[in-house]
Amino acid sequence: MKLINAKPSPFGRKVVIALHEKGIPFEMQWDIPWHEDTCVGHWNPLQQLPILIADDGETVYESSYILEWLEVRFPSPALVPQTADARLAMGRFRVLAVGVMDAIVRINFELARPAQQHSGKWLSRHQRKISGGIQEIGRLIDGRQFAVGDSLSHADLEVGSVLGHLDFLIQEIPALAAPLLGGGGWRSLHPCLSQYVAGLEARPSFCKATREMVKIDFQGVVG
Ligand SMILES: N[C@@H](CCC(=O)N[C@@H](CS)C(=O)NCC(=O)O)C(=O)O
Repeated sequence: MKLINAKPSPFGRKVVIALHEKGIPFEMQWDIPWHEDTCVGHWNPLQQLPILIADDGETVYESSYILEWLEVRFPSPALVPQTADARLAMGRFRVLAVGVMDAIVRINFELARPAQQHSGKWLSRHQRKISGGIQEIGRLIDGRQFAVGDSLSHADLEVGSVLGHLDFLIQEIPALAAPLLGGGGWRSLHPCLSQYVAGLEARPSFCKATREMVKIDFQGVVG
């Protein structure tokens, strides 16, 4: 099994965490999908990472779908709850986390344009999505250790990867903190979230899923 991934990718990180949680051995191949020499077009018509290549050659892409695929092919230990209601609850966390991540990406690209082209309205629209999504995630988690039920599920991987990515971005690019969240930081958005994320980040699977910033020419992508 091979995972084609980008070093700072929050999308790749949730797949790496799932692979570690399930004890699936894999080889990592690093790529930068924004650069000319990327290999993504060869494996994924949507030209994005992460991409998982199974031992029989099957190619799987889109991080949330890769999680589903892993669950079907490697059901134990389960990262999806048993009951339909719990699976629906898990899906709601995925919707919120993916929506927040989408808003982060849109802000990132808006800021990659020349400063005189930045749209304040566009930035604040997406700040509202980030804050609203995180507040709702916090309200739904409501102080519990796991997002759904009493064990780790895809919901925690989805939420953990987006909140962990905010920490990572702010640590690596402190100037992004205010544009992303309008000040205050995500921990101020709900009192339970900080402890919840600390619990996830202490797991061996999260610790092993390290990230590293690489130099990416975003201006070259949108220019
Ligand atoms: N919805 C996709 C998003 C993946 C994504 O945006 N990956 C970035 C790398 S972190 C990428 O490959 N971007 C290149 C592009 O969108 O053209 C997923 O969850 O896998």
